[in-house]
Formats: sequence, structure tokens, C-alpha cells
Amino acid sequence: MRVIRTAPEGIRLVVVKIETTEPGLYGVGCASFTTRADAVALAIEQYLKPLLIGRDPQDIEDIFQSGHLSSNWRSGPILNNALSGVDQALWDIKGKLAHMPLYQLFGGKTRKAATVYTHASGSDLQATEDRVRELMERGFTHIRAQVNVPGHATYGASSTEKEAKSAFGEFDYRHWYNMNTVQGPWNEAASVRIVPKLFEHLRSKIGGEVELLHDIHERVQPILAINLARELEHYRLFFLEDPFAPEDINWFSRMREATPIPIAMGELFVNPSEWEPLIRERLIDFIRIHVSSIGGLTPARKLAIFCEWFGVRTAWHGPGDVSPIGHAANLHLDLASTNFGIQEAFLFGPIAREVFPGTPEIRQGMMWSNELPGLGIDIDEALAARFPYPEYPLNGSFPPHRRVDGSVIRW
Ligand code: GCO
Ligand code: MG
Repeated sequence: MRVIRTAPEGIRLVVVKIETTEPGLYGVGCASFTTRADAVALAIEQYLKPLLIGRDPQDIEDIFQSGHLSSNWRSGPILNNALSGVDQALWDIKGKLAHMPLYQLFGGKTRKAATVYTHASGSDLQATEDRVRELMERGFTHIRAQVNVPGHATYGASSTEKEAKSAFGEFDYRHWYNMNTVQGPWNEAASVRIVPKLFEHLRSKIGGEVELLHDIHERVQPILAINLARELEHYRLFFLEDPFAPEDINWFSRMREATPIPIAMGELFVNPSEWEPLIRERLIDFIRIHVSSIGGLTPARKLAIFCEWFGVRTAWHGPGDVSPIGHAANLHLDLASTNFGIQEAFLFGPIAREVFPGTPEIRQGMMWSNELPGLGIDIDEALAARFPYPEYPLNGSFPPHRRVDGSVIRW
């Protein structure tokens, strides 16, 4: 078993490869937690590896439970990502042993492909509109829209057109990394003022057919998020994402009382106690967790099934800091889950696709399985080695992100 560190598009990814005693039989898994990549690698190499060597790779549930409980103090993104690398690799092996794509082991296809959304952002309203149109022409039916807040930091959009275009998906992570710090301080009043204008603009120029989404990224005070949600009601969003931080989940009942806007939540969740009450109380509409951050396919499959009984749909986190292996894992869940909602897609470029042969294809606004056994994706280790981690300040941690008065805010 080994950890492979690679950054084909500048984003630090962590991959686990598990070989078996059967020649040629191996699996790969995603353990990408980009801001703590080295800590995850250490947890895998020094804590999970000794537990795994000599085990039967078929015993996924037992290995998951043993790894999860072995630290006594458990959960958290580092340990969960480490577990995920192992868990996904074991599922990959099981699929290969069965000669079946993983979605078959999860119960079979409930749909031919997974509808995706991708990101449009711009330096101003017109630029975001242009980008939405461009994506619609390419076949996307669901588009997340963000716009730059002039003179201030913004989540998900840049102040220059070139950066806005390359910020998400096409393809330089370094722009994204710098985006929030180079544009000035965060100003939440300015931010909540411009977002309704963006959706007013998009609906009046583009019409009602395209499905639009927006990510608050937990950045504003809870009461402002509720007010913003109410203002956005008129524009029929497919969903509004992460209105509150995990620390503020008790605000969700207030949100539900105030507005029927569809809510997606959870990309920072790491522990069942965070999502269980929101699902049980039907306070959210989409669960959007980062599969590797909760421990991989084993817990994500259980979570998807739990959601089904409460009418909550899945929308697994799918940014560029989920490796293509993680995107393939998302796809198998999407295809097999009757309560699939939408899949966030990252438009990987040619280099990442070469490093990860079998990266899921996106056509007609949907992500398709290549029908290969297991996860259906591999890593070209020699090529991956040509894309070592770039140097980032703070070893890849996100730099502090501040208000006008200098106080630190959430990312
Ligand atoms: C999304 C997310 C990402 C995260 C990123 C952090 O909705 O795709 O909010 O853009 O910010 O994964 O590393
Ligand atoms: Mg998000």
C-alpha cells in the first residue's frame, strides 16, 4: 500500500494505491484534503498501513470499522480522508474481483448518467451572463453563478475576466488560491447586496429554463443568509448552498420557517452528528458532503440511503480538490442512488485526464460511466510523479481571510 502525491493542475491531491497478492489486482482511492495533504499521508502511512498489511481486502466493512475506531478519538477530516483512500481502493478491488462497475454492487443503475452542474463566474454581471451562456451552449443545464464584489473579496469569482474564467475548472488553481486575498477585504453587506442583482440580471436576460445555483460558502452572518435566501426566492434557484457553517446548524429551522428556498448543505461535515438532525427534521433538501471527508464510499453509501427515507437528495461535493478518482466514486453513488439530485462537476483538463486515465466523461450536461470494473479509473504513477506539489505559503493552508477591520472570517 502506498500514498501517491500529485498536483497535475496545481491542486495538491492525495491518492492511495493498494496492491494484493493476486498479480495485477490493485485498487485506488481518493484521500484528497488539499489544505492538510501531508497530515493525511502521514495518517495513512503510519497508522492505517500497519492495520492493513496481511488483511483480506474483501473485508471492507470490517477494515473500515477497525480503522475508524483505532484512534479512539475518531472522525475529523484528516483521519476520515485517510480512511477514504483505503476504503475507496478496497471497493475498487472488490469491483474488479466481481468484474463489475461499482454501481452494480450498489444495486445497479437508477439512471443512464448523472446530471451535473458546473460554475460560471465573472468580474461583473455581464461577464457572468456570458459565461452562463457559454456553458449552456456546451450542454450544461444546471449552472452555479457567482459574481465579483467590486473592490472586495468574493467567494467563487475574480475581479478580472481572465482569472474568473480560469478560477474554476479551466484550469489554474493558483488563481483560485490567490483570488480571495488579492481582491481586498471581505465586506458582507456589499456581498449580500450584489447577489440578488446577479440573479435578477440572469433571469431577465436568459429566462427561466436554465437551472441556477448559488454558493454562500458560509460567509455571512446567519440572519443575513436568511434574508438573502428570501430575496433569492423570486429567481427559482435549484439550490442555495452552504448558507450556514457547521457550527451554526441550529439556524436551519429558522431558515425553513422563513423561506421555501431549496437548501444544499454539508461540504465541511465530517461527523454523523452534524447531518443526522438536519436530515431527520427535513431541514435541508440536498446533502453535499465531500465523500472522502466522511471516510469514503462505505459511510457515503449509508448516508445516501438514510437520506432516501427523508426525501433528501444527494449532491456530492465535486470541486478540483477532489481527485478524478473521487469524482469517479461520486459517479458510482449517483448512478445507484434513487435519491440522486445533482453532481457538482469539475472540468478537468487534458493533463489531469492523462494522469488519471478513466476520468469520467462529461457530455450533454451529464457525467457518464465508462463501464469498466471497480471505480473504472487508474493513476499513471510515472506521469503523476512529473507533477509534484507546488510550493504554497503555509504549506498549502488557506491564508487568513479578513474583513475591512482586519478580523478573520471563514473561507
Ligand atoms: C464548492 C466548494 C469549493 C471549496 C473548495 C475548498 O462548492 O465546490 O465550495 O469551491 O471552496 O473545495 O478547498
Ligand atoms: Mg461550496
